[in-house]
Amino acid sequence: MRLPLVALLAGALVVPAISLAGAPPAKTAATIDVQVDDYFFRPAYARIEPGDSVTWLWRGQDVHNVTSRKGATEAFASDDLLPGAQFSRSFPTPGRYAYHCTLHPEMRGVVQVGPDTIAPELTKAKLKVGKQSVRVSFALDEASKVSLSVASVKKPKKVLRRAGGKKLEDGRRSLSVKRAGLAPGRYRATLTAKDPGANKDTVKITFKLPAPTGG
Ligand SMILES: [Cu+2]
Repeated sequence: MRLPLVALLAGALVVPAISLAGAPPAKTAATIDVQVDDYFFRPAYARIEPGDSVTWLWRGQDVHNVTSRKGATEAFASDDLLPGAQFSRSFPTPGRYAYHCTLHPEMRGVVQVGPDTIAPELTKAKLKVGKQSVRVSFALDEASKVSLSVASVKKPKKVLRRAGGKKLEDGRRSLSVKRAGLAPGRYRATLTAKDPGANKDTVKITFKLPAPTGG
């Protein structure tokens, strides 16, 4: 059988192509989409690798922007944009990029570039014993799941009251548990924050419930 020269050349070219296909593919940068809606970002926490990009897609009815917050590894900002718009940014530098919409500051999101190794911080924790409840107020520096548990100092493993466990945005927050049914005595409140990267912070506060005053 005779093959035309062109076919022979084509056959010769196929060989290196096959060996290339067997090599591991070069890692390509990925792009993650984040919806900008009324009045939230979804997903609010995007975890990417260095060099990946995020494209924010404007949905909803209102005007929004994407603006980095204080403490972000690098600053960035979109214009105030209308529904249908989009804004992209690549993130070559590992770090945490918290952002919000300056028109609606309750709209908050985080782009985590590389491993999330920064633990959340619980600060300014204060406990207040009220007539009906025991309330712990605190400051949280990144969105985390926060839970509050109360146990007697004598039996620290037996949790008597529990609250929270849901995601809270950063800022000044509080959680409270019912006081009714807790006997006078010494107790310990444990406040735990867990961020989306499973980093944790814990604060313990010991307090006393006085015996009810007569009359
Ligand atoms: Cu907005």
